[in-house]
Amino acid sequence: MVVPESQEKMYYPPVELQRNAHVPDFNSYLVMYKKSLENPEAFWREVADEFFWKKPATGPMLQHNFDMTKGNIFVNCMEGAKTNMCYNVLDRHVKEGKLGEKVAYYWEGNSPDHHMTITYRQLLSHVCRCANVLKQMGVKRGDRVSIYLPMIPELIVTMLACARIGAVHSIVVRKVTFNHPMPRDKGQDKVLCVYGVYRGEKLINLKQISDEALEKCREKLLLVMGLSPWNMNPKMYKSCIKSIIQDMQVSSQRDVWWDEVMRDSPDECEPEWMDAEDPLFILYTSGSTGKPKGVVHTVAGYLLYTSLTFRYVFDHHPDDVYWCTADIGWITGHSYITYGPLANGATSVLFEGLPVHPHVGRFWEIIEKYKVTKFYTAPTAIRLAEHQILGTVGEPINPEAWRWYHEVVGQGRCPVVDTFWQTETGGHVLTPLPAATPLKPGSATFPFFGVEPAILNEHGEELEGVTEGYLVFRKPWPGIMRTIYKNQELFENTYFRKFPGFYVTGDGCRRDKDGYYWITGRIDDMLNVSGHLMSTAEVEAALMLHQSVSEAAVVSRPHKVKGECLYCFVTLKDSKEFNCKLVEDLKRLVREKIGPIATPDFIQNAPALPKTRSGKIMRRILRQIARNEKDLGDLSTLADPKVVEVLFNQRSEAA
Ligand code: 6R9
Repeated sequence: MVVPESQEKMYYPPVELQRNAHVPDFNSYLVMYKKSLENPEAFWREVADEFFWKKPATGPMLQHNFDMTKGNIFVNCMEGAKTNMCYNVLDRHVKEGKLGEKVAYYWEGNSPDHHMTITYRQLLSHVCRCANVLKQMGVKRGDRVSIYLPMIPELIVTMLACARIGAVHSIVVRKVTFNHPMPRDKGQDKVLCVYGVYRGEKLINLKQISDEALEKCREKLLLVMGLSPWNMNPKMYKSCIKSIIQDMQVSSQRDVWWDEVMRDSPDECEPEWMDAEDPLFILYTSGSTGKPKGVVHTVAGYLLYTSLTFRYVFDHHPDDVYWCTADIGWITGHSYITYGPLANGATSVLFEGLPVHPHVGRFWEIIEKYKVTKFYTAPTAIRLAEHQILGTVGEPINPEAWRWYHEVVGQGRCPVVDTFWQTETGGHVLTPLPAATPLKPGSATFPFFGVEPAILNEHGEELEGVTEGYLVFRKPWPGIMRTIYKNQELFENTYFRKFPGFYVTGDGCRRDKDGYYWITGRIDDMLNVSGHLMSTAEVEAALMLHQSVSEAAVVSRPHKVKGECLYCFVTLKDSKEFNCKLVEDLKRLVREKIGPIATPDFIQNAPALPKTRSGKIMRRILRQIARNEKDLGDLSTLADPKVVEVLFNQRSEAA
């Protein structure tokens, strides 16, 4: 991959940060990394020692088989140990750590007027009540509970309540319809939901959506949660209730009201002592390349891994205020809003709303309000911010966004940790450590402790030194997925069949002369022009160097002579015009940066790109738009299906 020159500049960790950091310099990272690979037993046992184990492990910290030719694929962490996730992330802090009065979450509602503070003690009390409610409703250890809630404290409460009683939570990303893609077994799922929520100005009737689903899978129990008045202003609340209640059917046998049952529920609940390898949750992958798969994570390994990555990757200290803007319905929210931060006794911001509501400076306003010291967000949000700065110069709201951009990004005071990982990996696997790793923009740098990457070619041969190929991992770490829900065969075929002995990420990767790893995009999205393989990331990065382009996505399309050619979608910054000159400029830019072979044949204006709810571009859909194929298959994880139609309509304008 040809890296634009400016990207090769190294950014060194600020000295002030190094003074007090968990991993204060690159040499310390190397020493710890070496230990984690050479003696994983000692390394992970030390991590496990700070948690509570009802029964100690009888087996080793990690056992595995990654080679299908030698038997079933498995990972086993701390065999024989008994523990409880909820106890470790709440009771342990309140009872042993004296963190009862510490703030666990600053909740900030959709409207800036709605906010509340939840301490560890309060959270524990709510979780115990909810756990008792669930038990009352018949939820037992091992049952699956689907949760369909917005980013409100009840979401975290219900997750942890499930963990407390040993039920397996499955959080439904709110755009996913209920009958799909989840395999639903009669009598297995219990459903929890809220019956209405505001996103920005838009009211979403979740109750109705789940009713429809419940019709399709009878015998489910539904706990309806009222829109709590603290969730919105009284006027909004009234009109919302009115519009929903009109046609809502409340079933007395099935629907239970949160406020009522929680009020009477006792706030003590003995945790269920789970086996280390019992499932903690199921989460469906975002489906950017294929059908969503139900990834299964287990109790002990996930606890160790999310807690350790959170501490080191964000260099967590007790007085930090940390904010991850992800949705909890995405793995990032599970690992780095709920479990990782709580395992460390951290204080986090939990934000219900949208970055642009009621105005574009909302993110930076919240950062100011809570004095956020660690901020974790997605490139889409960063691009959006940059876009706002450049596109709305002079508007009154912009100084906040500007200040953030200038101080945080501009002055280089705050290291940017580019964390590469997947739903399947449970936590960060390639990542810088903020005080230790010199940064190169666009590179996820080096492996986290216990993680051993390799780059293979198509034939499964390992490539050394400067190279590019398939990113795989040689060994498990505690937080790796254990299986796909009810489909071990799909699990083995998807991640282990191609290269026996390795976990295959499905991502392409380059290693540069300094040993830095650069993710080049999903292998399925690779571009093949006249026999030359190119990654989507390199062509997109070249397009985004143009000052008019805020976002770009590139796919291949069949071509009579070349076999395949490049079809580019570009989203322009506000006020920039799509015209022939721009198209020529962009073609020239790509040719200059990468080479004549990469010259795009088509460039289409894309007012927006099809994305998953976590902000990933769904190139699979763009490929079909480029080819004018109307049968788009599974669109269930798409954030905004309207985008697809717009892009089809604008096809003819592609130059
Ligand atoms: C956490 C999460 C996983 C896929 C992954 C890769 C892409 C994630 C990245 C990255 C480049 C990074 N990805 N982090 N690509 N740099 N820092 O995103 O999980 O939703 O399962 O997606 O996202 O392609 O394979 P998930």
